[in-house]
Amino acid sequence: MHNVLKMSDTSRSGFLAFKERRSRKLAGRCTPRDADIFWLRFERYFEDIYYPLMDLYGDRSDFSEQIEALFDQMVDAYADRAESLRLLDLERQFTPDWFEHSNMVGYVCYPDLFAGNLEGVREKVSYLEELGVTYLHLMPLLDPRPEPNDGGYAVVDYRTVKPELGTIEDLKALATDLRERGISLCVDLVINHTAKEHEWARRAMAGEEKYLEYYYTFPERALPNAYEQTLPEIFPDEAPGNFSWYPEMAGDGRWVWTTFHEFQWDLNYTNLSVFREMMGVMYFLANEGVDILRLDAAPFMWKRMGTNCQNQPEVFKLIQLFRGLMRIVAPALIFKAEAIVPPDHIQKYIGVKKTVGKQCELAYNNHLMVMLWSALATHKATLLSYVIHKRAPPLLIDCSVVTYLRNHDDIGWAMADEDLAEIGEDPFLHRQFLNEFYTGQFPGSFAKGALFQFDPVTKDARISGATASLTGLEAALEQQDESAIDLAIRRILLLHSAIMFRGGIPVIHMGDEVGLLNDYSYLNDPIKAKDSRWLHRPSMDWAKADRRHNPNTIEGRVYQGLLRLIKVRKSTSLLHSFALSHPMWTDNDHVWAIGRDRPEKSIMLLANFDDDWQSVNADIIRNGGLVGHVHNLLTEDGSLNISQGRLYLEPYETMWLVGDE
Ligand code: OTU
Repeated sequence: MHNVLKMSDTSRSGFLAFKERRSRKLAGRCTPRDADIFWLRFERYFEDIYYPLMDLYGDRSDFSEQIEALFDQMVDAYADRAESLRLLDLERQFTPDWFEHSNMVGYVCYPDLFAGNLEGVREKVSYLEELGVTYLHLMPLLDPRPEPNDGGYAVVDYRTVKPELGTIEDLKALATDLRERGISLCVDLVINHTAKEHEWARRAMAGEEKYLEYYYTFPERALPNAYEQTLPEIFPDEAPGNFSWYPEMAGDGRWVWTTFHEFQWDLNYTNLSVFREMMGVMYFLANEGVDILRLDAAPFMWKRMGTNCQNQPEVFKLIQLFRGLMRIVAPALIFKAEAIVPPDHIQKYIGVKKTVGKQCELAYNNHLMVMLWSALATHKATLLSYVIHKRAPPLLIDCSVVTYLRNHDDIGWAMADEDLAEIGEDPFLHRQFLNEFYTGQFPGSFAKGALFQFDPVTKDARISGATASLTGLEAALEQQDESAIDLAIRRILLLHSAIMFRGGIPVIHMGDEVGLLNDYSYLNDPIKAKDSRWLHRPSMDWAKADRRHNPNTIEGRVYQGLLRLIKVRKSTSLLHSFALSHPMWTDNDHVWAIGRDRPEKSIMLLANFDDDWQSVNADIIRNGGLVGHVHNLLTEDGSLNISQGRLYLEPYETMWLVGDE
């Protein structure tokens, strides 16, 4: 091979040494061409893995032997990869923006709540196809501890599917089926912690030295106390504190680091064995045909005294390692960071500036989600407009985001305090307002939701609730108020229009496509009753879904409206994720305007967050760079309602405007 890559001499000799030692091993297990491809990729990404390995683990006494094991594991994983998946690897290397196309539309569900089990999901693939779904995120499906298990985020065995859902073979069959129908499969990987019943945890509990090092354990309270000084609480209401005491552990009792619940033990990534174990799980899932791994609670992977133990620099080195290794073995697989962190941190998870191409391909655009709900409650787009001017994301290269309105978690009001202050809102009061609004207590509120993790000291709380209930459909139905029902449906479509437009993969939360309401049955289940997130984790209502084709039903109105947005999105290249954001102010606080500048031309979103007609100065069209005859992609005839220089929008109307030149 030619030395076309700029590599330092040390890296090059390292690379050649590893290659030398393993060439024969790989040669016997795949074709010469596949072996060449492996070594080309290894060479290409060698430095991406070499430096973080040295930084994180270089001074460990077992470094050399661990590295040998890590590279052996890589070769094995590549040798085990199916022919069809190796082809997919190449295909996606030819089209590295495959997940950025406007064709991408996501759907997220719990397999059991959606269709009973994995086999059931397979039977429902045509339902997803009809909606235009090309990305399916199945919520935790690897074998968890018995309940309570935090909705599956406490895994006992990463290589087994939860028995009630099926088997690993079922997962593989489903992945294959989905792929044949153009749908990529995203699966949760709980990397930050295992269940306390996981074999590693059980052996640590029994005092095995090797496994004690897989977790953070402390015989005395001194260190936990010191860490607690700066650690926040994730679930202050139901799981206070970050450490749990096990009197029986390792003979004399230990405190274990448990950021989330007592039964979720944080893994110790300063131990290279832990890294290698998790990497092995990732290869395994990649080879089963999983396309996207959602890295749960990624910010928490590294701890540092005196900090909140989130977003530490080492987290990004770990991610760089995961990605670099995966790009060699199975580049068809991409990573999605689950990092619900302040806006300034989020970009680090997808790699900007010096880390382009070295972090996750995807992360959640939590900030947009929060601002949309805030805009809906205030009827104003001020915060959205302001923040996009101030923090307009750079051009994202080789990465993108997931846009969404609801997921299985709560809505935490994670806008930056200074952003709120700068638009004249008191951050504390604004959050109090949002909580009152979305629990329906604020006068005039249309929403029905519940508080999550109310902290009586700080008065902090987050919100649970289904999209349709938070947007007013539940209350309107109770009151049998036709015009309120109409407004609620418009709100649902407004929010979906925004996430379909903004850039990235828009993901629909199961049931939102037919307006499923809050499910209060969790209150009767003692295990779930304290966790209001179950309010928006209903079972799929197939009777409602069956009405989706009837435009005279609520379900039909929501579904057909959504389908229209999806069809339009897919029909234009202008919503490809790769675009420059073009922030704009309108002369009307109720109306949000934002453009996306693509190489071919620009497209503009106008969104009215008010329940009344609103208008904006029509010059905005030209200022937004639209050229030629301008029309709205979202209506049949595309025409604009302009009168005396003002462009009119119906209550909650959104427009996707383009010029014909
Ligand atoms: C995630 O959420 C999951 O989405 C939750 O359902 C789990 O309970 C949790 O991890 C533990 O596995 O704090 O309030 O920045 O926000 O990891 C939810 C990331 C959470 C955290 C996120 C976490």
